[in-house]
Amino acid sequence: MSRSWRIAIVLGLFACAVVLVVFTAMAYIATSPPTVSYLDSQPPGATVHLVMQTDGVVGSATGGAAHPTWVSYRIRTPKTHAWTHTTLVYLPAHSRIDVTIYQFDSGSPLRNQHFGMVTGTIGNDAKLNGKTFKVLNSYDTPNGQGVGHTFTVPSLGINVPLEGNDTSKKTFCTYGPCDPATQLHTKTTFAFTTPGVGNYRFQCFIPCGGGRYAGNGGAMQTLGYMGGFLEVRA
Ligand SMILES: [Cu+2]
Repeated sequence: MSRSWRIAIVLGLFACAVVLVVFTAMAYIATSPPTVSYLDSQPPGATVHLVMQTDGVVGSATGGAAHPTWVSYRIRTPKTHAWTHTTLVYLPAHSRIDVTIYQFDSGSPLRNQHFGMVTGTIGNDAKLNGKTFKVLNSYDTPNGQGVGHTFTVPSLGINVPLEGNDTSKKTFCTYGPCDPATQLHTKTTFAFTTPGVGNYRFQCFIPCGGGRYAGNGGAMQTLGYMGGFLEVRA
């Protein structure tokens, strides 16, 4: 084989490798959900107001969910107030974060009562529809509907249970994004302080991945649905 042939083959293989890398990177970027930024949603040092919702059926109107029938979180984009379909959010480091979660899904008794406890928040408590609580007894919640989802950040010790809703009610939301102004929900508020720069995994700890083994597959394992990251930045 002549020298020029060998050079041509090496260059050809190199070009194939480059194309493969580019396509893989593009496929990854295309499937990764967007990150909603709360970094400049308020003056530096001011309290951040992070707003999220949990839907029994995520729908596809905003963000074009790949699995529109799955259960999911959505994060409200500051300023536009669009309910973005994602679980990735930028938060400023060492800041107080006031969180509001509108929970639209149904609920049930917990398999593990540990997740009925509020931990890791400022005061180790939360408010359910304006009323302070430290524990939700999932067999005896204020609505009698059990717990729908949790907001849990294991590395920060944060756990907040979110009460369920009565599916027989006319205003029960069956397709996201759901509207807190007109549709049945429970409203849970709490506050925590972000640590230093890093990515902190958050996850719902109710096995709510319907139709999957033990409810732990599907939405429970897919970024953008029942788990994501608090991406804390300077
Ligand atoms: Cu869940």
